[in-house]
Amino acid sequence: AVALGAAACGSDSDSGGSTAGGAKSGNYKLAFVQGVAGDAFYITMECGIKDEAAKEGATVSVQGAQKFDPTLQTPVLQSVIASKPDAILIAPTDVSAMQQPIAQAKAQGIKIVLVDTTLNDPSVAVSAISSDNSAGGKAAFEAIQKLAPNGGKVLGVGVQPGISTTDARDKGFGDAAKADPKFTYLGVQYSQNDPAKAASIVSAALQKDPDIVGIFASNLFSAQGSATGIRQAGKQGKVNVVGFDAGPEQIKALQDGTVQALIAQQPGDIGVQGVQQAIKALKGEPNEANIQTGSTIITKDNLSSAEGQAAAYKA
Ligand code: T6T
Repeated sequence: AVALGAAACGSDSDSGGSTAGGAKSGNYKLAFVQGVAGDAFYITMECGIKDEAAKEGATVSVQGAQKFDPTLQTPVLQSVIASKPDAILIAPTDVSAMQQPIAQAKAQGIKIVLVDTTLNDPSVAVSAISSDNSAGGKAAFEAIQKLAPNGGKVLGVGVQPGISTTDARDKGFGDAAKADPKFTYLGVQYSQNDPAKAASIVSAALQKDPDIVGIFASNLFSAQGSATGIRQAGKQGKVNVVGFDAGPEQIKALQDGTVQALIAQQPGDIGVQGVQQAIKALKGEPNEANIQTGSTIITKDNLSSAEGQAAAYKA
């Protein structure tokens, strides 16, 4: 497990726990368990969490395992439970494997908020906050339709089965591709959140089917690796790549023409709303069980606009 220091959160240098401005909520102790450490998406979410917690006079600890893996996330969660926080914001790494460990946290009287990913039975949480991932996958296919109007073969590069977000994106993309007779859906291959694996998936796929017109990479690391695979095959600009997420690496790939579109989520907003829901639960106020946050499609055309700049992740 990795306990992260303060994330670089744009202009705000302060981390959570500050009581400047007055503690409004009895100094609640919050914990954020990331899907994985060192991921620009969760680091940007951490910024939102810390900003909002500071406003409420709450403290936040942040923990994440080195891999996106429920067998690694479970002990991280268990040590967080032992530290007795009032509420835990968590991105579960598997819809079923994390059900029981999270139920154990709830059994200790800790309020649970699911941020980003969810569980098969999210009722263990007071609130679940995420992007509309299925619509995001469909939007990725629509971007490829525009880029390759004559159709052709399209491939999905996913993460691993059992992650609610990327599964929904892969399905949204695949269903939309199957519904358009101009396109042939080659299915999804899983990178295990490893950019090197994503790169080799793309290299091998392009050798087998050199006429692939589009690739959808359903998260940050699969997009990063897919971009590498495209570069290694010398296919920049020839194969249309749409990636989920908009970290610094993805923005660079968009600028250099390796990637044509990014679906940027709003991780900071997910974090802010996660804290708000946690504090409501702690105060005994009613919660919103499901909250859906927005997304922005970034292309070269709107990258330098205010909208494009605001959508890029902070870390
Ligand atoms: O795409 C995000 C997140 O939404 C997903 O659940 C896992 O991967 C990311 O963290 C990006 O790496």
